[in-house]
Amino acid sequence: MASIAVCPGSFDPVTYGHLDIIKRGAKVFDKVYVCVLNNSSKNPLFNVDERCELLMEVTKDMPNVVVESFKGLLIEYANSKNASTILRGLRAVSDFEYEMQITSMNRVLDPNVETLFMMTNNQYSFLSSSIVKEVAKYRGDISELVPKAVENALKQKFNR
Ligand code: COD
Repeated sequence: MASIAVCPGSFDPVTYGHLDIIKRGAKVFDKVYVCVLNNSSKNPLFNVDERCELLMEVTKDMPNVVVESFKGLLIEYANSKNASTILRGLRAVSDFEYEMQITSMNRVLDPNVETLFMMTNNQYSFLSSSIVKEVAKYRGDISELVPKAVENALKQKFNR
């Protein structure tokens, strides 16, 4: 049976930190569904279609990665893909509490879907979409933090 994972997130926008987790996940699983979902505590800069387009662009050389969006519960999406695993990245201790909360909730919703964590690559341990947006807004250099397509999209958003 094929191993299928869902790699969920806000991806607002996708960074090299996300991409590293997706790439490594694609080596472990037969198929990885990268899914853009809403995180109700965040106010996104890019709309869902824009976030999906950027993700598609930066994963286009990964044949077993599919990018989609979903409105609703992550666990519903995972079930609709017959995924047995939710793949998440962990950066620092500060991620732990939040991840623990959503993992526990997802386990209550469906105990058959396991959440697996991959530790961040050291070079990306400080990296988040929020930090990238902040630096881009004030015209800092983000070329080491995000792929070129994302850098260009951020420049456009901030009217440069
Ligand atoms: N290195 C490694 N991993 C990273 C890095 C980095 N530099 N940056 C981010 N990541 C990881 C994150 O830890 C996360 O695992 C993933 O990449 C995506 O990150 P974000 O920030 O884009 O995504 P989140 O955390 O906002 O995603 C939250 C969800 C959208 C998945 C969550 O809100 C959700 O499941 N929403 C749907 C509604 C639902 O089902 N709710 C019930 C469960 S609470």
